[in-house]
Amino acid sequence: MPDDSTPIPHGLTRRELLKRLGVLAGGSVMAGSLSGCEALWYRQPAIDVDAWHQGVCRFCGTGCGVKIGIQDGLVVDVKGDPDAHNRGRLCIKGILNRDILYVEDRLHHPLIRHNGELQEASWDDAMTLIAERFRESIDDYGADSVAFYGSGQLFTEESYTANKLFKAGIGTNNIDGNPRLCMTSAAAGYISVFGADEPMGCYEDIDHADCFFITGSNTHDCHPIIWERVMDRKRSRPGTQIIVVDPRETPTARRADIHLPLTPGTDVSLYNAMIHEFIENDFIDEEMVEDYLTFRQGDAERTFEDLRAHVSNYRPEDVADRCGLSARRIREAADVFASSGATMSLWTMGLNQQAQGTACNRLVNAMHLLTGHIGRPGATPFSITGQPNAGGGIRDTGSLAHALPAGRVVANPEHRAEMEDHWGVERGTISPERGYHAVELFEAMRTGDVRCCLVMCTNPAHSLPGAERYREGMERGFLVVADSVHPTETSKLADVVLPAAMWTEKGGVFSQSERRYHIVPKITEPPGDARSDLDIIVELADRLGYGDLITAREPEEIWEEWKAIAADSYYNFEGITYERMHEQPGLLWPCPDEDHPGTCRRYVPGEDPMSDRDEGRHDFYARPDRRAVIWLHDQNPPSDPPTDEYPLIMTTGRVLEHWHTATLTGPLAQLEDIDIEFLEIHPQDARRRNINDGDEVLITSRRGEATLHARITDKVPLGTVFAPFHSARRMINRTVNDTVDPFSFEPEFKVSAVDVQRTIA
Ligand SMILES: Nc1nc2c(c(=O)[nH]1)N[C@H]1C(S)=C(S)[C@@H](COP(=O)(O)OP(=O)(O)OC[C@H]3O[C@@H](n4cnc5c(=O)[nH]c(N)nc54)[C@H](O)[C@@H]3O)O[C@H]1N2
Ligand SMILES: Nc1nc2c(c(=O)[nH]1)N[C@H]1C(S)=C(S)[C@@H](COP(=O)(O)OP(=O)(O)OC[C@H]3O[C@@H](n4cnc5c(=O)[nH]c(N)nc54)[C@H](O)[C@@H]3O)O[C@H]1N2
Ligand code: SF4
Ligand SMILES: [Mo]
Repeated sequence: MPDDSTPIPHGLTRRELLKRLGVLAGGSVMAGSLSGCEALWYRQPAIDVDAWHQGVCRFCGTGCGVKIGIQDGLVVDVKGDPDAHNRGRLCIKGILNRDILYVEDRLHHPLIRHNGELQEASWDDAMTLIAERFRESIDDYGADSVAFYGSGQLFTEESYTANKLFKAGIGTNNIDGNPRLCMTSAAAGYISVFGADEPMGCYEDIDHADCFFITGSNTHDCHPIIWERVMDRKRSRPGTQIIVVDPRETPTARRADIHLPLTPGTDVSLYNAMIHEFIENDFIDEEMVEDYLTFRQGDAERTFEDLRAHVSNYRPEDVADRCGLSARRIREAADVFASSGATMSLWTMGLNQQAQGTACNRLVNAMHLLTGHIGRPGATPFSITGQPNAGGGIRDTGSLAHALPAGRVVANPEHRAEMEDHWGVERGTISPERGYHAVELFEAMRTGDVRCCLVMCTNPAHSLPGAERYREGMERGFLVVADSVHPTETSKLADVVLPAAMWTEKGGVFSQSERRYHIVPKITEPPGDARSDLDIIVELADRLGYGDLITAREPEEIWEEWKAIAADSYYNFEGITYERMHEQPGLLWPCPDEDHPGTCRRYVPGEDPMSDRDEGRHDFYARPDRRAVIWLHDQNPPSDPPTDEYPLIMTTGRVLEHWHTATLTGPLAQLEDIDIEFLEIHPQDARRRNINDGDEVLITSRRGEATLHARITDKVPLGTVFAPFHSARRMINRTVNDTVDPFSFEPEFKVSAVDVQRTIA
């Protein structure tokens, strides 16, 4: 730690800044006491502020509304917005929004690599070099030799503009990003079941549910304010049942009525068994089957009777061993799920990050459709979004290698033509070929097929699975990194590093889990020469000669352009203007005009403005036959099978206080005692290996190795170990499974075969 008199950005000493932030005044978060939700109730002492502004937390996909207090041009306080869905609450990260702006490592100037060293440079030199290298590559090796790798933490206007530049300007679909590591299995699930992406429910459903089926989500740690709302429901209606499916006894699982600690990667078996129970025990909603559903397996049409036959191979007794669960518990969970008045499922990475992530998503949706727990208050399948803008910014704008805006795909000639007309480029400009998805992209850099890549607002050298292999690609190609801090694992490998403004230093629209579009205002200045990501994208367009394409250049203008493009689609949000978002904490689309209040439940006639029906329970209008699809899936064998050499299954994830690669939360003094370098291992597995609590252990896999210290606990099942992926020093991702799901191309971060041994001291 630097001492308190070290000058820091904005011309204050650290002591002055800490004082201003109230940290020295006894208001600091007590490190070590943050293991539970007491962090939620922490409030720093009142600080004089010049003005409060309405905004949104920059961390997770809960998307809490905040009030941001400014004094002398600095953010000095952040508190929960009582008028937003979070009801004034924030978790520890919400409060730390204030502090991350002022960490030591904020980057002030562009850097260019000379003779192996990154050296300070002017914007002009940096942008000249980038434009030269991209232009050279496009001219000599074709448009597909360059790429953009973005983030669900960029503003919508930024992702939308980058997508337009690369697909309609440069002419390559090599634009992907970290949502591929996160949400694409959920998107592929929704699209293949309902015909369109994004959940049909909303947070209000939490207040009406009688049963929560939480699977592959450590909601307590990763979406703490959603969790608090679940707890509100449980407190006000104690009979509310919470089922948690998670291999580990997480803080979420500890508070469940039924915890199913399944073996990682066996969800397909479990859900098939639950569907088997629904059928056996007459929990099937026959009207749903008759009027609202169709059945498929691969390319073939199926019937309800086929489903019955299919799941007869998945009786609870048949799957119990494989899942590591008792048949009785599976039956109990199925019974509680189906017999409740209204069941709401919540899920995140435990489902999405599997080699069968899309199948898992389809099956959870199927469980709701078959039992009729859908489209009523409290009854809904609801995938929670990870990042603050993976939904609106990336999924809705189609900023992925296979996609185009508002549900279109590059493979569809009509969709390409529509977008070429919208963007005012010649027919035939948009490539029909899918671009490289995340993992492929960095492999293509390794093989030299992609020669230049702009990485923006993400840290793939740390966050990719099997990272060592892909770091090689980043070293090999011409890598440009736009980041707010330096060094990161990725900026260390870059040829050019660009200092990026963040959060209130720029401004734009985020969208969270419940389809809410809401705005972060620009109310502070970035440090040094840092610029917004939007400015960087626009300048790159100008320098590459695509300036004419980028007609809208300011966030609000871009929002208007994007809104007009989406207006003729299911993503209609014509009624959501900057003005409305400044006045209220966001609106849920569909929202077709400025008098529309926003939509809580989609696909419900009378409630969803996109439906032209006024009767019936549902209208799955995004499907040609207006029926949702039940997919039949079998459990596949493991993609990274355990063997004598790699006998344990490792799963990875997060802790409450830290954010991903910890570039933002790692430097914070308030969090310095929070351990992110541990491996949870079962006492018997530890004993067998002579491992004592706290020992350094070596984790080896088919992809690489890393060390952590052992935390011996029976919160993980025998044979399963868990590590958070936050630590750059330890880089557990060197060992993690990089197999991808065949539909969503999302990697299997949650299931890797490993061995663990005590390191020789
Ligand atoms: N504190 C904090 N909060 C965050 C983030 C953060 O970095 N820190 N990141 C945000 C982002 S981008 C995301 S995507 C979300 C992630 O939010 P979550 O998905 O809730 O978080 P994870 O810890 O990755 O994984 C969730 C759980 O999946 C379980 N799991 C592992 N394997 C399986 C399996 O095979 N089946 C099932 N059913 N469960 C399994 C793990 O044990 C783990 O507890 O969090 C968001 N919120
Ligand atoms: N083992 C394992 N690995 C995982 C996962 C897992 O569960 N297990 N989860 C995966 C998931 S779900 C996700 S979402 C990814 C996340 O992985 P990453 O996106 O790589 O992680 P972050 O740390 O969020 O990276 C964001 C970067 O942007 C910078 N930054 C912040 N704000 C701005 C800004 O406004 N502009 C710019 N230009 N830069 C900014 C930050 O300093 C940081 O370096 O990790 C994936 N990796
Ligand atoms: S729950 Fe998520 S959005 Fe809300 S304050 Fe915490 S990190 Fe921010
Ligand atoms: Mo994520």
